[in-house]
Amino acid sequence: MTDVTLLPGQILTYRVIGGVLDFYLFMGPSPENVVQQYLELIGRPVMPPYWALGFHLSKWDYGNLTVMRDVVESMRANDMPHDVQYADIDYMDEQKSFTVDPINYVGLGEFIDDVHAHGQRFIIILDHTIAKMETYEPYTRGHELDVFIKYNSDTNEELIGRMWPPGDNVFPDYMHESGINWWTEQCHQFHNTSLDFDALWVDMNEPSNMIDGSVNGCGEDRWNRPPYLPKLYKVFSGTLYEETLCMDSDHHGSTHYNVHSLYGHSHAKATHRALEKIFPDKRSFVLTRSNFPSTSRYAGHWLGDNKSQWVHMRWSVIGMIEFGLFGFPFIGADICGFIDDTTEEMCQRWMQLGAFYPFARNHNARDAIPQHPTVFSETMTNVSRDILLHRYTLIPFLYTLFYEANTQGSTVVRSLMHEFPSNVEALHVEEQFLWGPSLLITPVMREADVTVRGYFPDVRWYSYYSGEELPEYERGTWVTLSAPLDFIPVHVRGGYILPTQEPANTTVYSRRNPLGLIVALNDEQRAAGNLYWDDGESRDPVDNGAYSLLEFTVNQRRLSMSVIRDSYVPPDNLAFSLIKVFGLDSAPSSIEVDSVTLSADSYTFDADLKVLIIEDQTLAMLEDHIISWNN
Ligand code: MIG
Repeated sequence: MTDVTLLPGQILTYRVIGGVLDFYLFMGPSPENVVQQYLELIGRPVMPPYWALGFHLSKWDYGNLTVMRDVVESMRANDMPHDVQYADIDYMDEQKSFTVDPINYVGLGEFIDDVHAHGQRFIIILDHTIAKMETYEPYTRGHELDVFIKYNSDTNEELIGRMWPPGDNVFPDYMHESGINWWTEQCHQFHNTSLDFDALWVDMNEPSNMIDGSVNGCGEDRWNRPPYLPKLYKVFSGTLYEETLCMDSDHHGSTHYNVHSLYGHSHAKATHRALEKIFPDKRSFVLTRSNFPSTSRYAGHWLGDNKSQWVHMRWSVIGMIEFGLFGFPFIGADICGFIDDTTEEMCQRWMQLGAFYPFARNHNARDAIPQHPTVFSETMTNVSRDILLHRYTLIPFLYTLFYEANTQGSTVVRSLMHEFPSNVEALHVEEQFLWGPSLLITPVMREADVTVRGYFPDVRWYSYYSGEELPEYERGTWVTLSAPLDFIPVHVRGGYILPTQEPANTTVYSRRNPLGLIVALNDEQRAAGNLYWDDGESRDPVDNGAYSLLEFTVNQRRLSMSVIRDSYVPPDNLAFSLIKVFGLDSAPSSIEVDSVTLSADSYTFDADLKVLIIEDQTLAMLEDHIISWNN
């Protein structure tokens, strides 16, 4: 039991009642280096499949398949980007994992086929516990294999708690080989016989229990009643086992007290293993509620049960940045809020913000009003579609950041402080965030606001949308930006090149579209960037070398697009079509693409904005190209 307190003045206090503490110091020097060094120790994050970077939609208790289908069809009818649909515990027969409600969700299997036929994916939830029922195969099989946690090491009696479904539940030991094998077998069997899901969402694995300890309470021993309780526990019931297992309960070979915090980690890891068995060649993904350092080797995470409140929107930015530091780049909060009713305005602002969560899922609680982006006004639908299409335009860039996270332990979402560590003002910024080093998002997170204040470190910044540069006198200051309800300010940092792609309503289709580049020049008229590309879903593309890598640099009025590696050849003759250059210091007299002079009608230069746009090119993705603009 350890209580760790952070005090002002750079003091950390540890209160411990035993055990061994190992300290690792990561020397940086930059915050980004610290994260990379930390992840070198605990393991780097898994590469999500490309489709998982699309938009996800979920609700607890659609009630029945007809309602779920209507929602999906309304998304389609409104041309809304939508890669992934979820089923929460209401698809189950009385909330039992590995079952399907035979009345309300009859036909779910066929519906999943229809989802697949539209290039979309389907994710189902599974809980961590198993109903103790003699007629329920997951229980009888698990009992036969001896996979459930016992009351203590002296008895052979399975600990009984309460969870979904309401009633007696037992807790699998996901740390033990037999538990992992049983879980893999159950998931595999369910996939083969019932639902053709694409990935798994595992819930409640803190582990949560709806009563304290067990149906029989917990013994008065040193595990359940340690001599010191951290402050947080004193605030609640004063017991360590509040809404979880008895601390003296017995996993195979360890006491719950010692492994409590690893339960969600082991559940996520076992689920990852199950998905490897189900999809030996394909990347899938695990979404887990509980986690521990290094769980992101196996899973992504959402920030848990938030509320439909403006303040929770603001907290989500902080939560997302923090999880980046913990090595969880695949992170997001429930868009529009989970508990309670949202308003249209809040949901619209949240869709704008959520379009920039690495994990972008609108998820909603049982009793809350519907909040999928097509349920409100036409304006709300249009604004949501528009910003999601911008997200899809940028997924090649986001995917490249995930490649860097996977191979170098880099962060995907960063704070300004992280990127500009010596800038004292940046320490105070908690309502803006960056994608990588270069895309700055300044969301509106207050009701009725149509402007937003953002801090802009002293480098060049351009509107992502128009390429208009932030005026020089505003560099290094707090700026009040215009942000009417249909607009979220997004800026590109000078010195960087972002790969883009024409969007579509699913990533299956967007991946076939022409590519583009946003070239944002810095004060020296230079910029650099890269693009990682693979087939989007085969396993271990980096280990297997099945990927391609491109590098882009601008120097001396020349953009070089160089192929560093071409081991993955995309099927659709992918080519770059649209090149935008922001911040050109003077009008180009002529432009050459691969030594051929462009005709004047294939490009435009806006002298006020200083933006050059070259369109309708077919620059093969896996060939080198040079574009130059002459004075
Ligand atoms: O007792 O599965 O955090 O996302 O919708 C609640 C129902 C259990 C908690 C999860 C939430 C999910 C809900 N679950």
